[in-house]
Amino acid sequence: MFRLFSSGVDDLVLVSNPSNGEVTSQIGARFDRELIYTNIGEVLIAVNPYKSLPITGPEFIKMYQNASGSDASPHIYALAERAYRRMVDENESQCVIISGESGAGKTVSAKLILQYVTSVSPNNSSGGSGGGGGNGGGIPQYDGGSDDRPAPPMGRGMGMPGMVGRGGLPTRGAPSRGGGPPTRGRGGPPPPIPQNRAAPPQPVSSGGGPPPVARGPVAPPPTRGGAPPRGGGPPTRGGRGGGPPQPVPSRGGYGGGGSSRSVDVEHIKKVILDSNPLMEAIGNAKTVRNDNSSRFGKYLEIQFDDNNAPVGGLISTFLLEKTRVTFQQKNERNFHIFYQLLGGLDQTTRSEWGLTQATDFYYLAQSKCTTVEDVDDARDFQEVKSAMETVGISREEQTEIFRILAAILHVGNIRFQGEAPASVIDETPLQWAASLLGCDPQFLGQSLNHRQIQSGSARHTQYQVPQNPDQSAGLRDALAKTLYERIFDFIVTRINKAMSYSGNCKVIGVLDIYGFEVFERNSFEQFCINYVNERLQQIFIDLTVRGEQREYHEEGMKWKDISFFDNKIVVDLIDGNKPPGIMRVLDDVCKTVHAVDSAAADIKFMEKLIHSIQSHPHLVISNTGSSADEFTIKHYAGDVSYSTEEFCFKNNDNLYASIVGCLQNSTYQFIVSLFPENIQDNKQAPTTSSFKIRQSSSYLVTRLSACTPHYIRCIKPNDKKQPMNFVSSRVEHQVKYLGLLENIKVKRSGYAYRQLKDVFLNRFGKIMDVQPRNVQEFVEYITRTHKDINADEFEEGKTKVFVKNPETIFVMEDLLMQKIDPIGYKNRVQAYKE
Ligand code: AOV
Ligand code: MG
Repeated sequence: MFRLFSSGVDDLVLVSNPSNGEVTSQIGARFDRELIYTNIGEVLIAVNPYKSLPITGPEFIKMYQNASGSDASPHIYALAERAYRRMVDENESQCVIISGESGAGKTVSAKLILQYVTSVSPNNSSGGSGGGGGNGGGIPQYDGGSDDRPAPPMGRGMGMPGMVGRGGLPTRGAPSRGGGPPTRGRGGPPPPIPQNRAAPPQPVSSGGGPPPVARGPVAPPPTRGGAPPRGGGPPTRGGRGGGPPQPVPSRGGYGGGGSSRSVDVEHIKKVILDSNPLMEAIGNAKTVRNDNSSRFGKYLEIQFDDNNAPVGGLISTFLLEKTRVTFQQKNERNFHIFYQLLGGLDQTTRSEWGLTQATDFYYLAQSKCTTVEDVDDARDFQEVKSAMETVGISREEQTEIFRILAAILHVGNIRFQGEAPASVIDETPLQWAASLLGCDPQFLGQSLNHRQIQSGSARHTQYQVPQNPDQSAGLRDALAKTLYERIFDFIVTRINKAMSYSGNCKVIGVLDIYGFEVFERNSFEQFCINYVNERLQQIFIDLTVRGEQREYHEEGMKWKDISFFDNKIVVDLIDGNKPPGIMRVLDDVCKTVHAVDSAAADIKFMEKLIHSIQSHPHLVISNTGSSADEFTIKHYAGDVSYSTEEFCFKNNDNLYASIVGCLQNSTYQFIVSLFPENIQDNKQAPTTSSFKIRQSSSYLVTRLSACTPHYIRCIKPNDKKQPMNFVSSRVEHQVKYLGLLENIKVKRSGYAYRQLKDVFLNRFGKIMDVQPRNVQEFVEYITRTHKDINADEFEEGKTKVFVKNPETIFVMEDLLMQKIDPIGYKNRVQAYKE
């Protein structure tokens, strides 16, 4: 008996002596043959090749679409197929959880999943013109997973160059109808070298001091005092429908229980795919770890109707790293959109808005990095604009958005000097900013060098507190970050609106967050990012290790527990309530110490931290003296030291009344609509960033728990973004902390396959001439007729049958195939031999 399409090592469960080193070398051996995917049971390991391999695209999608799960070689499409098929067959929601450190390949993986799912699903909804409920219009009904369907042959998906046409990953072209949807990996076949547009970059000296003087705006700003003119650009009508920025996470339960209605499925698919470049433009940036690093977490749920067609979608985002708007470490960039805007905007608009080159703007110049290898910002800008069109952001609204982005750049060039209230060093950037924001420059200047504070019991009394240059710069940065965040939320809301669906549905959710990261200097942002990663690791452990063992116990089987590192202890250290975790301590300090003096608050936070949780096995505070400003967390993925500077400030995330007030008086309706709040109303307690991130993580956990999970564990093979370079020590570290060995051990001593007894008998009972009445009858038959199958391969629990070895299932699948489709089977065996 042979298996059609597998080789032993493609599932690490089959490694005879698993150890971290052995697992690493197995993965490495495969990687050297360009086999980047490996399974551990149903968990997919994906190693980033940092080069385009001919293993994706329409032909591959077709192959995996037709393969039955257990026969397909490990591949991301096989996983996507499993998720989709399971949703179809069992009518239940699925989710794909993608984890791995920064640059490991999560975002690329997420895109491949979307590409697969949109490609194999039908193009018409159950209520569509194709014929109610059925599947008309000549679109082949998806029949994946019908139990009786014999497995078609499947060439070894990978490592067979030339077997099918290429469909390399990072294609960036226009959407090709009928073929695979466009993907947009960065880093495939080298796209044209980015042009250095405009004049050669002018080095700007910064070096920690005040922002450099912009050489920028060639034309004088169009306004001096008075009501700002309309900026001269195309007439704008202000935003319809932007509405209040959506709280994140956005919407509650799935569907609203309505009956199905006609949906333009092809359009929904286009929105789902086009939303990627758009979201990446506003939410991704170059970091030292990844040229296209996600600076926000994203959970995209695709909603499917009775016809299993995508009829809607919902994006929930998590904590955008908005400090990036005003600050980047050396060699990192701001969000892509700024460079795209500078590169892609037409000349007339550029000069109307005073836009010159990136190095002229402090928010882009400070990090000494304005371009990314192999990225053409100007070209990407066109893609972003067309994506905006797809999601229904009108030309006028696009102009509004771009104008605000331009304003942010000018805001960054405003500098202050003197005593409080600080005065502006050069009026030019202030005037540009005011003009582009539709504000009075004097009013804008005022709201930056004065802070409005309410006091008194009813908080009726307002004070204008003059600000010194540093404080004014803080307000300036707050203005930029607030504006950016509102645009981000506006766009997410719009994408959701374009995909919104309220009928009954099930979903496939795809989770792509920012990966675990360690920089030379780590701040509040890394603290939050790494916390979310800890939570994800918890979910993984819960469902693959802890959950698995729980099931054996519940089914009353003999089972000896396997020990594993449970990172719950780290999660509790961060978000625990009793005893108080780090976030709780931080929130307490933020509540009591008014963040007027942010530095004092940080000191207080450190004091309290030392006081409340000093002796914890996963927390190290080496300096406990008065100058303590750093703590180290022993994370599941490694130790990270966090500098507490600005922790309180960032956690408080204050919205400044004077700034909001100024923007609410903008002559641009669009800007006014971005700030719907009543800033004078102080009844609502401000929520902290750490509160929000805890809340969204819990929301996420709830959401994911309602779905059947599928896991992709991405691995970064080297730190230099080098193609096909496998650094064993780097990989072994990840193998360790990802808990792959424990995962394998549980799977190995456990059971590769489990199924409800009825379902099992229904399917494999067909191998026998007479349908067996119970599992025992089946086992007796199969062990009698097939000597290579042992009775101890099978174990009956209370409700399910468990089968130890995947090979046994493969053999049974072959037998089944021979029985129900003997001719087809013969042909396939013949074809395979040839
Ligand atoms: P990440 O999402 O895991 O990092 P990405 O998915 O952005 O990482 O991958 C980083 C880069 O690696 C991509 O831009 C590609 O150049 C390359 N890459 C990743 N996967 C593949 C693949 N399957 N084939 C070819 N190249 C690939 V972060 O968002 O920073 O946590 O926050
Ligand atoms: Mg990413």
